Amino acid sequence: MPRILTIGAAQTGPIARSETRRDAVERLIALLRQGAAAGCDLVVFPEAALTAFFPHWWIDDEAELDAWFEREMPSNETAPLFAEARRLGVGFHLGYCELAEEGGRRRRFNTAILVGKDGTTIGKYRKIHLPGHPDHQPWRPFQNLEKRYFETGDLGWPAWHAFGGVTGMMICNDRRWPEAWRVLGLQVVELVVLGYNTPRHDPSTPQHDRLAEFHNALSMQAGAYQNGCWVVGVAKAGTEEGVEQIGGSCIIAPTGEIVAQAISVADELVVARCDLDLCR
Ligand code: ING
Repeated sequence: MPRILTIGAAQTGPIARSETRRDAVERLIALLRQGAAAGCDLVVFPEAALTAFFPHWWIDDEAELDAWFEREMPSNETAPLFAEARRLGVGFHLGYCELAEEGGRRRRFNTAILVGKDGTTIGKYRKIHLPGHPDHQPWRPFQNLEKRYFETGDLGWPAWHAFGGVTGMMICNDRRWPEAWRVLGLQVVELVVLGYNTPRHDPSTPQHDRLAEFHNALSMQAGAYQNGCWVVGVAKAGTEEGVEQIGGSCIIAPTGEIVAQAISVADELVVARCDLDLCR
């Protein structure tokens, strides 16, 4: 019996600072419904899919910073997404910024979860490769303060038996480094899902700006080919609070071939039928 998984890469355009979580969830539900109508088993949303990517801004007030995090998942604002996914019988991946009270202290992570068709959470991953810088660098047109706002993920790179195969997650910058792929590859992963917020301009290396889409595709296509797995990479795209972020959301086969790719930098669903047995 072939193990065909129909997957939707649900790219979103920018989320403005002024947009509420309810606004963002409404956009995600619209994409989820498109996925259900296209017969998707799984819909993959971007990294930090509920808010603007606030690590681009210097925030030195803790209360202001914490307002960008989710204290529970599902929360009041995201419960409609879980409910609609359950009603439609579609699983999803969601990236969000997690504020957890653990060991008597507040911990903040850049987090992603995998949710089954029944609306229950299958697994959680906390981003390990945090790019950017921990201090305010006003010379930059925008910051990347993930090293300041998030702790290094403490869950490793687990893989789960889900959606008829072995499924794993990573987040954004993780895709640029071999460890994330290899740890999942050694678990014989068949599907890796990830979201990203990737500015075109890197103030540290402006000479690489012209390579933004190439490096994005290269890292994911190589990961797919070298580990013989499907890869779904999904952008929060477009110019968000003045920062141009690349799109290029795509679904990649174990051969390394891109089988489907977004053509906009807005909310856009891209769908492909993925035969998990190709991994063999
Ligand atoms: N963003 C970027 C990414 O790894 C980056 C950071 C941009 C690194 C450009 C290198 C070049 O795609 C996140 N959120 O990791």
